[in-house]
This record gives sequence, structure tokens and C-alpha cells, in this order.
Amino acid sequence: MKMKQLLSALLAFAVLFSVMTACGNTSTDELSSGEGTASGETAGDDTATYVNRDNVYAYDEEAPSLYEAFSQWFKVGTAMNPSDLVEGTEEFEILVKQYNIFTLENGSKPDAMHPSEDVYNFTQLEQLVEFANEYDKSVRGHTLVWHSQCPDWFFYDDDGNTVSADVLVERLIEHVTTIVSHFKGEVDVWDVVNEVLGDSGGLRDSMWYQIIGDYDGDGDSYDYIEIAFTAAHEADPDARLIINDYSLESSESKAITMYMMVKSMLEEGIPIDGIGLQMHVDYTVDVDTVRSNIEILLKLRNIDPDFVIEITELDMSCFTWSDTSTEVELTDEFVEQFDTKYTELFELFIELAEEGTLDSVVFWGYNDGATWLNSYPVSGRTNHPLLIDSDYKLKSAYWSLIDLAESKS
Ligand code: 9MR
Repeated sequence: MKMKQLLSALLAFAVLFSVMTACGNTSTDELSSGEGTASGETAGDDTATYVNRDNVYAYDEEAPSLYEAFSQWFKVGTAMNPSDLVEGTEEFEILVKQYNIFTLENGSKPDAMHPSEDVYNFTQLEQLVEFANEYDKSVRGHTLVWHSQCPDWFFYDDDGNTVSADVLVERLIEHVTTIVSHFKGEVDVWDVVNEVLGDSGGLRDSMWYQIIGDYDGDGDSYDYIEIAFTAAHEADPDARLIINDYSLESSESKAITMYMMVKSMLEEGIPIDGIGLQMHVDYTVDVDTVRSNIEILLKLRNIDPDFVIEITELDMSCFTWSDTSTEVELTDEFVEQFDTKYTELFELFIELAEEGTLDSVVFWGYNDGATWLNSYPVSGRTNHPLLIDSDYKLKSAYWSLIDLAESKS
């Protein structure tokens, strides 16, 4: 009990520290809905360094394969949508050729899979699982519990009143158990909870947190997280269970808060296998900071030697957070910096893989024409955050990573 109080005090300190220092980090909270829209912009002409090496397309037979290039270290994946799974299309060829782990961009979120209490809709994730089985790929389930894209029925009764903690706990367990059991042995890893930390430090003030709170009366208020992980583990003991969040790579205070919370839960025996770093960075990302924040999180291996991190939603915006412009000039100098940052990040990922702490790097989308960053945080923007352009040509950043893999092999 004393240890618990000490941990609570330390967590409270981390929360306070977060409030004081968390400003300025990329926030993906309160996201506007709507998938990334393809822009009419062609992302550089054929002579720009941005697309070098003879305009090779990502689906070309002679193009290299990202996941094959990095296969000795980690899986390489992408977020996608079921419309990409039409056999014979360029999109389908790109997925098969370039990636070996997949996340549905929206189709396995609570609003899609469990829109009302008695209705489950597994179709989109089933389609992805079928594809994965046929082509020997892995599937990430994203996400069981989130404050966003979560239907109201969870939190209210028929009269519109907020439900009790008992009712919400029952609904939570039923939700997690039903979905994870349905995909037992088929979905390899689940983002059990997403974005549970707030932007001003500590736990996010979500309905989950507000209603369930300190359900077991032990002094901490992350019981809904503990309940979700426990139920997921019971439903599929072999699935890897991840706690996923953003800005962990850029905000030391957020990384410390996450570390403290997960440490406390691991010590209580909650089955958390790893932390997902979404990694929505921009072209100025400081890779030394990314490294040191990851080192903080990996201290959890002192408690669970098998604890891992995953990169779950990687992209690199061509705009800093405070920049509200809609276009960016892709000068040689800019492209060089962009490519160098991607290379430095992948050097770090290789190091982590070699020490056995990372085995999966997933991009949030596979081409610049369909990225959420074309509509967020500034709508109508033309962003270029990925390795494949909106025409499906391989960008110089892609080739930099292929060169890196070859030089390290
Ligand atoms: O890319 C997703 C976008 O199409 C949705 O409109 C949005 C709704 O919140 O969610 C986006 O995906 C998010 C992911 O689920 C969690 N981390 C941040 C991602 C980008 O917003």
C-alpha cells in the first residue's frame, strides 16, 4: 500500500510537470473527422529531387520492397482502407508489395465496429484478416477504447442520463471481450486503448475516466484501462496488447507520465505488452529527443524484460505545428532535410530492433494523396508526409531508406 501511495505521488508530480512543460507539442486531440483527401497537386515535377531515380512507381515490378528491405529488423506497415483491397488495382499491388503489417485507418474503431449496443460490424476487419491470411501479412487492431470515434450509447442510458460506473464497466468488458474473441488468433496486436493521456498532463478527462474513475478504490483512476487490458488478455492470451499515444517521442513530460502509469499497472500485473508511439512528427523532428524519450519508456523492461515499443502511425509533416500555410515549396534543401530526418529515424529504429525492443514500424497511410495531414490541422492543405507521392511514385525519402537498409545489411 505504501508503494502504491508513493507511485501515486510520483504520478501526481509527473502530471504537474506535464502541465508546466507540455505546451507546444503536436496535438491530435479533437481531430476533425474525414479521411485525408487526395489533392490535385502532383507533388513536384519529374525533375525535382523529391521524386528521383527515373520515376519508379511503388507498384512497379522492378521497384524494391520496403518491408523486404527491413525484414531483418522489423515489419513495415501502413494504415489503409478496405477500398484499397480490390485485387488488380495499383493500390492493392502497392500494399502487397511494400508492406507486411496493416492497420485499418478507421474501420476497427468503436464507432465502426460497435455502433450501437446490440450491433457489431466486423466486416471491414474481417476483410483485412482474409487478405492478411492469403498474403502472409499481419494485422493490428486499432482501437478498442478511445475518447474519439466512440458512440454515445456507451455512456448514456435511454433517457439520456449518464450511466453508472457499474454499467459502463459491464459495457466495456462486453465490448472488448466480444471483439477480441471474434478475432482471436487473427489479429496479432491490439491498440487496446488510444490516447488516454491528456494534452495538459495526466489522464485525459474522457467519459471513460470520468465515469469509471477509481473503480476498485485503490487510489488510482486508470481503472478503465486496467479493465480493458485484462479483458483483452482473457479473450486472446496470445495477442500483443498495446497502449497507444501521440507526442510520446517529443514531450519528455508525457513520456514520463506514460512510464509512471504503465509501471504502476505492470506492478499490479496488468497484461500490457508494449507502448505504441504514433510518431506524427514533422520535418524538424529532433531525433535525439525521440531517442531519449524512448529510453524513458524502455525502462519498463526492468519490470517486464519482454516489454516493447511499436511505431504505430508514422508520418512526417512538411509543416511545423504553428505553420498555417497550405503549400510548401519542395526545394532541394527542404527535401534533403526531410529525407535526412526519415533516415535518422530509421537508423534509430534499426538500433532498437537490434537490441530487441522494436519489431514493427507502421506508417499512417501509404501515399501523399490520401493522408489525414491534407486536412488537419489546416484544411485544404497539400502535405507530403509519406514515402510515396500522390501519383504513387517513389520519393527520394523512400530511396534514402532503401539505401540505408542496404548499407546496414
Ligand atoms: O486518419 C484518421 C482520420 O481519417 C479520421 O478522420 C480521424 C478521426 O479522429 O482519425 C485518424 O486517425 C487517427 C488515429 O486513429 C489515432 N491517432 C491520430 C490519427 C490521425 O488523426
